[in-house]
Amino acid sequence: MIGDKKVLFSGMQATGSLTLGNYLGALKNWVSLSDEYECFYSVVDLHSITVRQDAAELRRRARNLLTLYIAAGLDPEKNCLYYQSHVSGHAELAWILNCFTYMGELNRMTQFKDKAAKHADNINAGLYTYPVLMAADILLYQADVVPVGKDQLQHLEITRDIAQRFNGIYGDVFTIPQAYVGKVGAKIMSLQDPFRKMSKSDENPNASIYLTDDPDTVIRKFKRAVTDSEANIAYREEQPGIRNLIDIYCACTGKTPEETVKEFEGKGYGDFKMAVGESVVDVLRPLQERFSQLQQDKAYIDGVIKNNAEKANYYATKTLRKVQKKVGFPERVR
Ligand code: ATP
Ligand code: LTN
Repeated sequence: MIGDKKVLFSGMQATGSLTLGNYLGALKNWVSLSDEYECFYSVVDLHSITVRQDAAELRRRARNLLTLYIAAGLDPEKNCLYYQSHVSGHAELAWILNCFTYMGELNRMTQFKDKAAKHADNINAGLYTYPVLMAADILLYQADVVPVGKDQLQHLEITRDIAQRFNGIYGDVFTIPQAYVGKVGAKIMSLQDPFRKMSKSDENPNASIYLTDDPDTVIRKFKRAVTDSEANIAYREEQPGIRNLIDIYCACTGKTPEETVKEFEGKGYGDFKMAVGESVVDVLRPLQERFSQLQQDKAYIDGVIKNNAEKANYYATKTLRKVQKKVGFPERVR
């Protein structure tokens, strides 16, 4: 607890341009939860270097991501928006937690298996211990709740296991966090292959809607979206492409799948795709406008970065000192 509020932590990597999946599955929920909780939203740049990055590009993307957090509606006066690399406690706690995590547990992580297959020439130790760093992020702020898309649930489970193991040895040091997965948009699928999640690192640009896509591009990508030959707008597993489009439409308009199916009864796929595209354009427009305004205001963004890193450091250090003492590191001499 901070004051009378429960604590929320989440983060995103600055690897690639954000997609509609990232927005509907994560960022949108972050905004809706931000009044209720004391929130920490990090740009997790330490995680980003588990795959090879161009330094200048990573720096540019990280800043854009932080700016996008604000553009999406997170008030930096109320929410702590900061770079993970500006708070050294993340790496320090990760090291300690590495010593409380079993290789057997890490071997089971599906994201590691996926990424190792994708980057077979660079299967580094950081990629392997990625979930431990993620656990450190969360536990450092004693977070109660962690909003993520479905793909991150396994990492939340290991975080809870590590925290419980540590608490079992040293007493109640860490709050045990809960995952929060939104009801709509928790897993937006690729527009080109509805069996795969929409991902910012997809090689095919038509598979993902990027938050920076202009209206024409958005409409064009929806027109090309892979569906089926049933010619029937129904919300069912046998029609994953159409189902995904219904999910997107619902997440953007607030309608339910039932209402949507009714609305488009007797209509063709072409009309429906157009309507989905337009609903997405309506969601993206204000976000893009605010983003380009904010980008111009360098001094403002710099101020946010500085103030929030100080705030994050304050809370992180509190937990870190407690943990260091518990494991037996000597007290600092003042
Ligand atoms: P990458 O493709 O580089 O692995 P990613 O697109 O999966 O990246 P992350 O940075 O790993 O994005 O995820 C940021 C947040 O967005 C996480 O909470 C994740 O669960 C959520 N998310 C990512 N993709 C989707 C999706 N297709 N649908 C819903 N939520 C998603
Ligand atoms: N692993 C997450 C990003 C991430 C995160 C976190 C999310 C790093 N640390 C802490 C929630 C809480 C991802 O790839 N989406």
